[in-house]
Amino acid sequence: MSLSAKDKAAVKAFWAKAATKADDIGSDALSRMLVVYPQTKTYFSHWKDLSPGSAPVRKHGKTVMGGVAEAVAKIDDLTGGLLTLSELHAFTLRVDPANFKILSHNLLVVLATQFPEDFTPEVHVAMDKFLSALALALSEKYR
Ligand code: HNI
Repeated sequence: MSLSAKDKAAVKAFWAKAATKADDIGSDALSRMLVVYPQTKTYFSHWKDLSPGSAPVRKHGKTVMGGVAEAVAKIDDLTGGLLTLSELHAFTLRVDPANFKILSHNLLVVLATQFPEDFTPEVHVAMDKFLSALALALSEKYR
């Protein structure tokens, strides 16, 4: 399920708009992930406050969205472009790659709710494919 040229164009166009609200998107997606999939909280037990919209959640939401922005920029070579980030999650952070799909899902939900007009079925498909490819690229170093 690779991204077509049309998918890539749809991702870039949608991202150009979504990026203006990146901090809110990151915070909301992370907040939802921690509430709806509480097993993900284990990775952030060193934070003081894991409640929705807390300072560390907002800060990390911004960090994660920086990673997503990097992925959009490297959309033609996600595996190569995200190798360092994959290595970090695999060997240092030891995040179970199943969680990448969980965060991707939460990102999609937030994008759909924050951009109801722009989130057409075509954009939905393109972003779903992109986030799946991103999750796969992040899983690369686990192999
Ligand atoms: Ni993730 C740190 C990007 C999914 C747990 N993560 C980062 C950093 C980036 C990043 C960027 C900072 C790297 C650095 O310090 O150099 N993470 C991403 C992206 C995704 C993702 C783009 C998927 C879309 N990370 C996840 C998931 C989990 C996760 C699903 C666990 C559920 N990440 C972490 C943890 C850290 C982290 C834990 C360290 C944070 C801290 O505060 O210690």
